[in-house]
Amino acid sequence: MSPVSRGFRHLHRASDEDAGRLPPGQYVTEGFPVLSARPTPRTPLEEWTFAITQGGQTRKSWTWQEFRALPAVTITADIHCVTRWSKLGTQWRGVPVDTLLDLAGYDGGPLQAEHGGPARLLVPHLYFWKNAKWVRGLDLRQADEPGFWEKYGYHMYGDPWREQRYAGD
Ligand SMILES: Nc1nc2c(c(=O)[nH]1)N[C@H]1C(S)=C(S)[C@@H](COP(=O)(O)O)O[C@H]1N2
Ligand SMILES: [Mo]
Repeated sequence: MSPVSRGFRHLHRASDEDAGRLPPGQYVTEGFPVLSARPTPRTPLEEWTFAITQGGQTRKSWTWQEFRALPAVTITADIHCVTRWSKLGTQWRGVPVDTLLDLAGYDGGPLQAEHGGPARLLVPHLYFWKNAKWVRGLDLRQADEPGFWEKYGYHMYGDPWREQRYAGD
């Protein structure tokens, strides 16, 4: 028997409003086809674990109970199987990979002094010179004023997408 067991009834072309959401050669299905190459594993929840490993060593592992306690997000997405079915607007709830990596202790260390430690400003949408190192406070003002780099002729705003490198750009 084919590993694709069911769910291919009710395939149809996308309605006009869905057409822009459908990649070429795909059909919309209302069902949720099952596509498994092997038998379905049924791990008892008390035995289930999720681990982040590196170089053969476990950096962090969660039981199902611990995993369910992590901050989860809800996402709505269109999914597209290579066998040509697409299912629009599916809802999922789960833990973002970023959250897991943070908890596994990637980065997370103290900021080195050369890089502005113990605290620096982070303004990643502007050129990095706007990301002042060794900050000790914020001074709230009525009007913008040139700082150290801006007095040397660098741009007052500094958007890299608009190439605002120097005053007048
Ligand atoms: N206080 C302070 N902040 C600063 C600078 C500096 O010389 N002094 N250099 C800026 C510039 S030009 C850049 S590119 C980045 C460099 O940050 P990094 O040393 O962590 O790479 O810090 C910015 N923040
Ligand atoms: Mo810089």
